[in-house]
Amino acid sequence: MSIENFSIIESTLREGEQFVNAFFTSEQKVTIARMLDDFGVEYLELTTPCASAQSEKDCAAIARLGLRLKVLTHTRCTLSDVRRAVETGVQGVDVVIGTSSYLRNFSHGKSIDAIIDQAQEVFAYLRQQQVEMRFSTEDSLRSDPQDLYRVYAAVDHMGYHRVGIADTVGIGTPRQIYDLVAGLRQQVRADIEFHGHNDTGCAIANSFAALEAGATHVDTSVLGIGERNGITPLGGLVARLYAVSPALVEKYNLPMLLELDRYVASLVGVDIPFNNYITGFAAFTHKAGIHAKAVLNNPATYEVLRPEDFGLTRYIHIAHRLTGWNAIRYRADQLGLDLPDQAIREITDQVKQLSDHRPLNLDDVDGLLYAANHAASHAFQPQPSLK
Ligand code: HCA
Ligand code: CU
Repeated sequence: MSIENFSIIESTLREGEQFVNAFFTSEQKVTIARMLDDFGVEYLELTTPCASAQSEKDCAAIARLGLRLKVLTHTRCTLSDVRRAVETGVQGVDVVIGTSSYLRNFSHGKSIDAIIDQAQEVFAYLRQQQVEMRFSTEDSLRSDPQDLYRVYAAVDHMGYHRVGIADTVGIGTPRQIYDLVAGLRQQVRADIEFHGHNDTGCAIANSFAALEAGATHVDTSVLGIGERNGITPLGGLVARLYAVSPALVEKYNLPMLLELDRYVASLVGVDIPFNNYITGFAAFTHKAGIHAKAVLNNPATYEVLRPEDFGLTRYIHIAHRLTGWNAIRYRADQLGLDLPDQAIREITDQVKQLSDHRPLNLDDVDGLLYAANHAASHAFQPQPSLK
């Protein structure tokens, strides 16, 4: 199935708050909310108002900001929790309850029938409110598929707008997620949301598989922050979708990704990882001579993401033993030095020799280029007597 319409539910202010280093002040939450609104995500998910008095006030304050996106809060599937959620003025409530045997036995202790009854009770209240209603099963991937389908069929029948699949422990594979979502797509009218943890590195691929199978909503957080090592990162999902077709993500303000990643990284006291999608410092650097040559001719040879579309630039690293003479020629051109091929080739050899002994930097290469230029301009100075 081709991906056409999907929405991002940005959960930095809910799942992201569960990241070990996360402590957001009310002002910081508002800043994040506004930035995500400017970026263009369709939904913001906030920590339950039942968590603390401040959480409750922040829900109400963010719901009142008048953002374009829809503000949701996340709660347990109980009447008292959803009442408090609705009273904050949010536009939607995401309820969740565990369906795996782990959670049924070691967390809330309820049977599948009791879970369905609870979903019904909560629904009976929510349907009277002007809010979007989502029902999700925590630890869906380790739940008995029969149980899952029974619960989803029941809540779909009740009239929940959206059902959620949560890979709470990051155990799912893209194929499993695809099959689960595709199966569910046949059974329910409701929209389908996917929430994937990244314990085994599949969060982005799983989210993408969910979309391919017909999911309509995907949860993300900035940098992927969340419980343990987190969930699908916003930038990573965007990169994945962009590589399929830039049109899929043209609705977002892509150059804001760097600012978002930087801001959230600074708040939670981490660096943006070097290998981060789009915003990691190495994301658009090219090194090997063969790569550099081709990228200089046509960047698409080794880039599926155009840095310019994200407000970024590529960098060609030339000061190392893997360099090639095309890259050195490019640098000479950048410096406005008109050196013959022979000189460029000699300098390339010198760079390789030197870098076998110590790490080089761009100044080293520039020094060699300027020296050669100097020598050339003196050596080839025509002598009056030869004229
Ligand atoms: C958690 C809950 C949750 C909920 C996901 C959802 C998960 O364990 O903290 O509401 O769909 O991963 O199951 O984040
Ligand atoms: Cu989660």
